[in-house]
Amino acid sequence: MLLSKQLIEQSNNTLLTAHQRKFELAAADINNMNTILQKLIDFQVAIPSWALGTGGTRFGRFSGGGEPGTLEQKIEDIGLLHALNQSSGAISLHIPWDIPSDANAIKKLAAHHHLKFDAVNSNTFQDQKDQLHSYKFGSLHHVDKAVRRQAIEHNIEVIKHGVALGSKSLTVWLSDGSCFPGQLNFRTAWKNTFESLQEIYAALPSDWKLFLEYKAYEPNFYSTTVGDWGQSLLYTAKLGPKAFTLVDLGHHLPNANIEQIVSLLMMEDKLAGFHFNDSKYGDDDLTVGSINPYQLFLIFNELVEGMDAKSMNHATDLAWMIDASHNVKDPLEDLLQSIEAIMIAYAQALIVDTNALKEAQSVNDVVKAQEILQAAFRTDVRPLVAEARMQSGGALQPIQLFRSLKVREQLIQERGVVTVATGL
Ligand code: AFD
Ligand code: MN
Ligand code: MN
Repeated sequence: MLLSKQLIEQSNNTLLTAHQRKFELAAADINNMNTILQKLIDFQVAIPSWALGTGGTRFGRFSGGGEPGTLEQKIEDIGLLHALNQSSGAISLHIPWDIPSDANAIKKLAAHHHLKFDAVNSNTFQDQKDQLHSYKFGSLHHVDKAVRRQAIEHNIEVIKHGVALGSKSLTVWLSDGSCFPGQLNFRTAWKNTFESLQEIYAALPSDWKLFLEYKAYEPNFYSTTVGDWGQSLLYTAKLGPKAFTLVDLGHHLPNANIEQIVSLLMMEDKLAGFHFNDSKYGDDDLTVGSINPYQLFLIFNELVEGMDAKSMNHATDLAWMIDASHNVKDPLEDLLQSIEAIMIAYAQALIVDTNALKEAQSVNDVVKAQEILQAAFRTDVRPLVAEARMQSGGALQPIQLFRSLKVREQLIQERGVVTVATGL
């Protein structure tokens, strides 16, 4: 289904007076409002093709109905999100869950919904039907060269799919690791992985990037071969200038200082971008900003400061993507909440008084520094985010409109109650 501009405008009109009141109040304290609004309008967050169905755990999965069963329907769902918030203008494909049978037709369909193709993701953490060698004991780090070869070929295949769609980057996340002490020789595993990555890197088109995502544990519980940002950086630094480290917020050990990691990766020109989500304990893949919005703000604060220091384009120089799962919510509503949380944190970071902060830092005024950051974090920037959304043709209240238009009910009618989207 398509959401018409007219429906969105109609809904906005009924909310306009209340919105304008709130926006004017918020705008009174902000100097460079137009620049901030333009940055919010430009900022786009890619939606992964595996996040459109109801997620599950290893204990079970409770489908919500009307899930997209095909890649075409997934694109349609992201089109709906983008129509509502004008901030979800890209899709990140997972291969082989979402291999396009006709790349040109898929490209056309995406363009029809104003969507671009973000990074393509390889999968060597599961065995596929008819696969010759098993990844039970890893892929790029495997002790058997034939398994490594198969995993390398798969990644090269993924690049080819990406080229056909106009993607410009490959994200590699490996589950390679070990569950028990003694299972692996760490150095051999590292070297095997590095050599495999070198072959994949060599297959990248000249204008492509390779993103190497790290994760502390799970599915392996003793060691992970790309287990943290240091290990990822070691690989990407040795690989070359087209290799970058990707930060997934849920992939750290508890209480890691992610904002510091981000700052240093950017300093070294090695930050690929993000998989946004939130977590309480581990790789929980919860809605962005649902558990620790202050941390998200602090990350964005480092991002804005670091990108400005390098005159980077906020919207295009790093890769922004959601990587969340939705066990108990409607996936589309959950994604709308995640995007909103990202835009709020970004807007708050944009209003930080950077000059005053620098000044406070230079004289070790710790209290002042904290006051400055928290003043931005405690500002209600929702009217700014809503204004940017409306100016770019989106809805003032996306979730409210999604519900009042009964979008999910319509999708269930079109697709049925018992539908299962590919993904985890
Ligand atoms: C994993 C990683 C990675 C991967 C995805 C698969 O975050 O991004 O592609 O989940 O569902 O946890
Ligand atoms: Mn991820
Ligand atoms: Mn994850």
